[in-house]
Amino acid sequence: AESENVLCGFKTSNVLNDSAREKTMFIRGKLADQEAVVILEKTPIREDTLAELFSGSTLKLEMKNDIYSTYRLHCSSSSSMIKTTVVCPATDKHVTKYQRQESSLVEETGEDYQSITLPYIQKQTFSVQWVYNILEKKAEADRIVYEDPDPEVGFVLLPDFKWDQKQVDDLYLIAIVHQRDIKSLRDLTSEHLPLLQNIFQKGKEAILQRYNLPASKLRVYLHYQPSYYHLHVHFTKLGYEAPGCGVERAHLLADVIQNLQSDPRYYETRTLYFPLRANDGLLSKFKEAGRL
Ligand code: M7G
Repeated sequence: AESENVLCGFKTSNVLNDSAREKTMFIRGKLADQEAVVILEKTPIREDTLAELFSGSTLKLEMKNDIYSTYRLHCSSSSSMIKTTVVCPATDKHVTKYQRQESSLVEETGEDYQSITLPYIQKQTFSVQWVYNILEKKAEADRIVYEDPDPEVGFVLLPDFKWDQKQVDDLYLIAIVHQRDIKSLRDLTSEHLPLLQNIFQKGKEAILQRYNLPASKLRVYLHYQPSYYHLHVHFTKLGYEAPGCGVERAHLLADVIQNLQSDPRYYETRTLYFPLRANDGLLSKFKEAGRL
């Protein structure tokens, strides 16, 4: 849907991060005097828009040499877009999240979780209001792909906002659980197996139905540490490396289920490894505790 250009008055402060290969730029600035982060991302070229692209655009010759010529193609239509995400008002944590930073791998024992991580995340985390809005149908209700409304094992499956849903090549959905007291992987015990199995089974079925993509083409995983401490599961297309999703944070749901089947307290007691960015407050806590 067309809407007024909210970015008209955007004043750039600085570029937080950019990648020529991923064709993305993360920009910090001000929108009507409020801190804002804007994410620009060129979207893939789709085969079904090629005809439109070749006929409905202007072509400017840049150079010609023998059988080789290069052009600049200016598209008049929607065939090529820049996907734009705006976070406003943005907190310091948002700026930190999108800033290019060195990472360090942290080793978190079950005890470290209790004494360092848990107190930190209880004070300092992103709001999960957007998650509650989805569960209560106050936002994105029309985007829901599948819902199991059961309060114990139920969840909502919908497109992640990283995915524009234009092509299945970069498919990205998230399943958000209805239960509100499961912060992350660390909280999972064998009690949650019915919930996890339900998400795995019904999530895969819903994606097959809607997108004709079989389970063998899916990567289904949780992040630890997550950015948002309300349990959710990522479903992406195998082979698609979503920007900013390193392997170190990913725990395959299939493995999580098996680990809990063999040890009900697996995630309570195991040492978990994850990268933290240099400017992450949790990293300072690990350093202060002499754990790094
Ligand atoms: P995460 O592992 O907690 O954090 O995953 P990450 O962003 O560091 O990977 C949260 C997921 O929720 C990410 O894939 C986000 O792109 C996605 N997400 C975040 N927000 C604020 C929204 C939102 O408002 N709507 C939707 N549909 N997805 C979101």
